[in-house]
Amino acid sequence: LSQEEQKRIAAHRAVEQVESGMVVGLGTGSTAAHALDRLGELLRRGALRDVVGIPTSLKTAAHAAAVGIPLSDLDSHPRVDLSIDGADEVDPSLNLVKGRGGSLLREKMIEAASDRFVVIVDDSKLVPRLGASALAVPVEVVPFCHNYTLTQLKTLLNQQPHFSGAKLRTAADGSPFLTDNSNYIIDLYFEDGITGDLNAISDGILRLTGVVEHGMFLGIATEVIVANKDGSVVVLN
Ligand code: DER
Repeated sequence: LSQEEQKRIAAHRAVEQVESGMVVGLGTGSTAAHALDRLGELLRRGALRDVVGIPTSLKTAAHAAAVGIPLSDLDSHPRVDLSIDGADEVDPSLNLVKGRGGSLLREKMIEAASDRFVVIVDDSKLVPRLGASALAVPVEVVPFCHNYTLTQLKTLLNQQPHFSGAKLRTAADGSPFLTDNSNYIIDLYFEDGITGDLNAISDGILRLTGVVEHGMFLGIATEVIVANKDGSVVVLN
């Protein structure tokens, strides 16, 4: 199966958990997009009714509206029954790296407010340790003096044996990438993954004043649905 077909299989399996009347957190990214399409189809067919979607990004809000999913927000629905979203990495304890699409703040707010958070991935996302994919662990920071915050992050993480650098995320035109919340993102890089205590590292990052939130989702996922290349599905929880 192609990676895209694997994503679709995982997404459709997760949408089976949506019941009529639910408030559903709608994830961001290419895997979550399949869940939006499937949810919209079931609503249009009348197989599901009275579902309210809480989007984790402006992009997801636009996609959900286009497929006919009614939308609201956490202010109106502070309790979310079920959130469905992808991830960039999943470790054996179901800790996640998310946010390579830049939506980590709204994702974490909504998914932490959910009774159940179901993660949907193809098997390429499984890692032995967070950061092991050598792709970024994103940190959302305020634009004000972001270079100062970058230096603070480097000083904090230089104590990590595998830390290999931090970089301001830029858009195609070289300007700083802007999140939906008009903040910047600093991407952290680790060779071979983070070996220290994830919660201690998380606390250290969040204590830096210029930091808004980071993309390590520790102990938030309820279940991870993994679609394999042979079409089989494994549910981790
Ligand atoms: O940016 C995000 O948090 C996305 O959910 C990401 O983690 C997964 O994106 P993908 O489904 O396109 O790989």
